[in-house]
Amino acid sequence: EDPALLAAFEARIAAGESIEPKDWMPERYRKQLTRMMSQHAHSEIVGMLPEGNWITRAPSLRRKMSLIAKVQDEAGHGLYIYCGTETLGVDRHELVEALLDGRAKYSSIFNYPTLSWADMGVIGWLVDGAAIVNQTVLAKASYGPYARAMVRICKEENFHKRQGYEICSVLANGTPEQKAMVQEAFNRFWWPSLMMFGPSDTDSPNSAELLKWRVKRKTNDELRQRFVNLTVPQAIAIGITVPDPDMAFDADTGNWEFGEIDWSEFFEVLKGNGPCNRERLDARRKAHADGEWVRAAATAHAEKQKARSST
Ligand code: FAQ
Repeated sequence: EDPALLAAFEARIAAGESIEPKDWMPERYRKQLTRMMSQHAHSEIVGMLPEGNWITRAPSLRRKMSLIAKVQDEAGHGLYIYCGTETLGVDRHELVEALLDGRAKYSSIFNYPTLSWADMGVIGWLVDGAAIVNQTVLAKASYGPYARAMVRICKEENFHKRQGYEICSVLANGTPEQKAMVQEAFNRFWWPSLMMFGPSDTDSPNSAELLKWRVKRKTNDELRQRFVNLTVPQAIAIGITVPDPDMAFDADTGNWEFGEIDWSEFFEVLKGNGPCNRERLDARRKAHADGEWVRAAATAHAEKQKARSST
């Protein structure tokens, strides 16, 4: 690669300019963004499955309506981020193939089962809450299409988080059974939510390059700490106990210190051995196969339109 072009590119990033699709960029930058954005898009799509599991069992019409809307929003986010990834010159079909044959990653969090209605509250609160912490920073990423996508997506994630926290606060103020149900759901999702931010900084091979090029603006550990600091007071406010005996407020740093994350669990999930990895991929493969006729029909329709407009 031409060192002069690279220097000019890095100077633009240092000046806070955003890089746009037709601008020159190093191949590594393109590759890193393609990896990260496609994993993000896959996460949104696979992320529909755990909550989709409860649509037919939502406890009221109002709850059902907001859950359907939320799951639909995640589909929109996925499609939007796939479009963003395509601006880097990659074809969406290749990305989807990589997901379906197990080569591509998606967020570890979606490999955990949703066992009770309270999980819908806890996912909105913790999982969307973690996504917001991560994505508000990505909204300042150096790649324009990704940063702009994050601005729009975060607005919707805020609604998701509020509806989740509201479900939790209603349950937490409910009957003893409801209180126990939401506490149990929180206990299951707390540690996996912390894992969403990725490995610790000492173990994060991509961070240095992504920080240098201002795709990431904060490290995995910095964002994880921010999330914990935001979430613990919210848990206290509704009487939920964080399942971490080492959790303690450090008045000097203003941080809620937390215990050691079980990194062996995290890496097992990444290797495909989480509780639902196989189930999630099977569901995506089935949905893709079932949708074959739609893609064929859409292609045939587009070809017909094209033929008509050229005569
Ligand atoms: N799960 O070197 P690093 C949502 C992989 S939010 C699985 O630190 P990086 C909303 C990583 O890819 C969830 N894999 O990597 C929603 C890398 O593997 P590779 C999606 C993980 O990129 C809510 C390796 O470990 N959000 O969907 C995870 O610098 C409710 C080494 O790690 C995004 O994707 C993990 N948790 O930092 C939807 C945000 N963590 O590719 C439905 C954009 C790490 O080298 C319902 N992504 N890995 O083989 C990011 O911010 C970053 O990519 C990180 C990882 C922070 C996830």
